[in-house]
Amino acid sequence: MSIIVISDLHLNPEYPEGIADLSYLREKYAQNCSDLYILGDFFEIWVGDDEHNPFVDAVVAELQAWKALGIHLYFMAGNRDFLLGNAFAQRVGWQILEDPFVADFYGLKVLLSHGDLLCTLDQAYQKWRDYVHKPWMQWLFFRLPLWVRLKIGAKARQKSRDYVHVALPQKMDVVTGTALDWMKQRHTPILIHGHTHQPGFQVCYQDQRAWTRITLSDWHQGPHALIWEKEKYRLISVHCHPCESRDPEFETGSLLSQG
Ligand SMILES: [Mn+2]
Repeated sequence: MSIIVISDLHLNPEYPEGIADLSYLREKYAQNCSDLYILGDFFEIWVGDDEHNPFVDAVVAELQAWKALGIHLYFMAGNRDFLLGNAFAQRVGWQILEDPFVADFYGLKVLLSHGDLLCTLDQAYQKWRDYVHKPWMQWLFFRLPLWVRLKIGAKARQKSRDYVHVALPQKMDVVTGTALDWMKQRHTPILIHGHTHQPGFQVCYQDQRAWTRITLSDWHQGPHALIWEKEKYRLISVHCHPCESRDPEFETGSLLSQG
């Protein structure tokens, strides 16, 4: 059996490769999969569950194909799709998770997060995040007609792109100390997150044990999935048109060393 974890697909109508790669992941790796965890920014932008178009229908159909295999679907919101709600959740049958969330991966407690909450040096962003997560703020936003919300969403998307170019990359990264504190407070030796788009593993030895941070990729830069089996995990490339030079399994970790 396996658990698959993905994030930051940034699906949008101008990026049909995203859905194709998700289908490829399902066809090639989901046969023995019990759970699929999506750790945010699944959509490039989401302004309300009342948006219906052929692109959204195609995403729903793909998720239903995962469901049809008997796979449990879990969704945690990112900074692009935090307005995704219960109506869409019901449509695709996924369970919405709080950020952070402690999951049980075959007896091991694993901490899941989108990752933006860990970028604690970026105070301007954290302030904005607090503001847009306020229930009254969202209540007001949803009172606007869909076309107005789509316009605001497009603007926010552009602003976020500009901001990435202005803000220092270091300031926007996950703060290692914060990540360690989170893991220690919750007694979870492993943290999995997305958001920073720098796939890989980082192991830190402290208090006589290993603390591992697994970062998932941005699918626009190269789609990866974490395949978690009982005693090992690997970050695989899930391009449906792989380049000849690409190593499909570029990193593997063993859980036996976690203690
Ligand atoms: Mn993000």
